[in-house]
This record gives sequence, C-alpha cells and structure tokens, in this order.
Amino acid sequence: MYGGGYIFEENGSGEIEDSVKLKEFETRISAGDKVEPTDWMPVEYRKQLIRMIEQHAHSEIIGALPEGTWITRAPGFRRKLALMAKVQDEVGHAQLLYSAAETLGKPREMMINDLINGKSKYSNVFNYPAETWADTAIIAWLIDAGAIINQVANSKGSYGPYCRALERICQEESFHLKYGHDNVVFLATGTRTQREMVQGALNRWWKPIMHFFGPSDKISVHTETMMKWKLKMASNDEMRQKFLDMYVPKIRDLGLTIPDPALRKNEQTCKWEYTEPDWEEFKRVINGDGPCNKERLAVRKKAEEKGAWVRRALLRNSEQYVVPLS
Ligand code: FAQ
Repeated sequence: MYGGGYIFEENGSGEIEDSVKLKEFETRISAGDKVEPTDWMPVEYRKQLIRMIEQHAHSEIIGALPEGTWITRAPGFRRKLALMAKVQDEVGHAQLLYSAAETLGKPREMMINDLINGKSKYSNVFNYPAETWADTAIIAWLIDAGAIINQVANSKGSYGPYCRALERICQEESFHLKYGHDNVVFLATGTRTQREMVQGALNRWWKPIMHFFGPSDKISVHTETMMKWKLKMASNDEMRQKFLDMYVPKIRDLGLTIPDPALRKNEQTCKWEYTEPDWEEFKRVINGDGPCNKERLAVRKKAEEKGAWVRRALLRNSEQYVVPLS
C-alpha cells in the first residue's frame, strides 16, 4: 500500500480530504488533542510526520557510531560500562521511533533502505568524527542537551505515538547528559593536557552544534507548516536561543572558551547574538558531503547485511508460533 505512494496521494481511508475534515482536525489540534494512528489526518501532516520521525530514528542509530568507536578505548572500566549503556540506549531510541513512524504506514525496511541509499537525512552532527575521548564527553553533554531541548518541547506536540516515545527518550537522554557533564567536568578540572583536550573538542563541535537546531528561521523550509500542526513546538532559532541561554554560562563556568568571538547576549532584546552559521556548509553536510557521511552509511549497510540472517531466522521462528484464528 505504501510502496505505491498511496498514502501520500489520498488519506488512510482512500478518501480525498475535504475542507470540513481539515477544519475539524485543526480545531482538535488547537484544543491540544492528541492525534492517534487510526484518526483521520491530512496527507501533508502524515508526510511531514514520517519525514521528521524517520530522520530522528536514523539520527539515533547513526548517532550511536561516533561515540561507539570509543567503547574499546574508554579510559577505565566504569567509563566503558557507562558508554556502552548510553550507546545501547541510543539504538533503543531508534527502535521506539521506527515503531512510531511505522504507525503512519511506512515499513521499517523501507526506512532503513532510504537511509542506506542516502534518500533520507539524519542529524548533521553525526557526520563528524569523535577524534579524542573528550569529543565523546562533549557529544554526551552538549548534543544530548540540544536533543533534550528539542524533544521536551516536541513531546507536547500533536501526534500521540511520537510524543509518548519522546517522553521516554528524554528521561534516558537526561541521564546521558549527566554522564556527559561528569566527563567534561572531570577533564576541564584535570591536568593541563586534559583541559586542552576538552577545549579542542569544544572547538571542533561548536559549529556542528549551532547547525544542529536546523537552518535559521529565515531560510527554514518546513517550520511554518510544522508549527501550525504542532509537530514542532518551537522554531529552530527559538531552540538555538534556549540552548545558548542554558549552556553558555555552564560552559564558561568550567573555564572553557566558546570559539565564537561574536557571541554575546544583547541585554535589550534578551537574545544571543552569534556569528551566523555557515548554512552552505550545513547543506553540504546534510546532503552527503560531510567528513564522515560515507563511512557512517557504509557501517550501517554492513550491519544491515550481516544482520539479515538474524531477521530471517526470527521471522521464520515467529511464523511457527502463529496461532490460527479459527
Ligand atoms: N541535520 O525546514 P527545516 C540526537 C534539514 S537526536 C540534518 O528547518 P524541520 C540524539 C531538514 O530535514 C537528533 N538535517 O526542517 C543523540 C530539511 O530537509 P528535508 C535528531 C537537518 O524539519 C544524541 C531541511 O534541513 N533530532 O541527537 C537538520 O522543520 C547524542 C530544512 O530544515 C531530531 O531529529 C539537522 N540538524 O526542522 C543520539 C528531532 N536540521 O527533510 C546520539 C526531530 C534541518 O526537507 C548521541 N526533528 N535539517 O530534506 C526536528 O525537530 C526537526 O526536523 C529539525 C529540523 C529541527 C531537526
């Protein structure tokens, strides 16, 4: 059904959507109702949701890779255990999110194929390498912080299955953030070499983190539609501002320097001013031309190929236990 593009042309029940239904739907959304999978929804709402949840799911499995490469090299047994648990959590988030996206009619296999073939996007940040142990600390602290800001807001959104998945994910991400903060504090208050290492990681990650919240509101394509339907509860710039409000003081308290000489809070507008991120570079990275895009997709492709026999065995096994209905 999905493969023929069916749900993108008509709604789930095969009817062409009409303005009365659309009005009722939008009234429900304004009243704060949750939309559930079997409810009527506009074709464009479904399409935008699939795009967003699928990209989010891909970001979680690809996001496990930069930190995952440090499991074998973590400094000490306790750090290794904690990192392994974090990486496992991220993959678990992908499972929840793929399930939420499946409720909208797109099969998981198709989503994975679209990822591997470069048709679907995933977060820009995971196309950069984690060069040192300090990079994993910055990822776990600041990328998780950015993800929490986005996801706590969007968990109050309109689509039930996505909101419920986000609530659970945010609880785990909060623990990741504490783990990341602990690692950064340890390095930032350590030896000179450790302090330089964490400053170096911050220098490398600041630009991708500023990109993380999406293009500026002036050039964002989907924000207006997404906010109208409460798929997104704040604009990209609003999320970026919130991140800066919460984390610039914390980063500076640790004696770290944020690598943007223009960064300052305008006390009159209460807004952060910063060097405008390079949106051309952002576009290149999200469209396949970042430092690690090819490597990330190659790893994912290999995992998919190597896991094929497990999926086949599970399917065959589950067929044996199907109880006839009559
Ligand atoms: N990276 O019109 P907008 C995590 C694309 S989870 C790549 O502003 P929208 C956990 C966008 O898709 C991180 N592409 O788009 C973790 C669109 O392209 P399209 C992921 C991006 O949807 C932590 C085009 O640019 N979180 O980190 C990005 O209104 C640590 C135009 O942009 C989510 O996915 C980007 N950063 O707003 C795991 C949350 N930004 O599709 C491991 C859900 C934009 O037309 C370790 N998603 N694009 O080809 C959202 O909230 C939104 O989709 C935004 C983008 C805010 C990401």
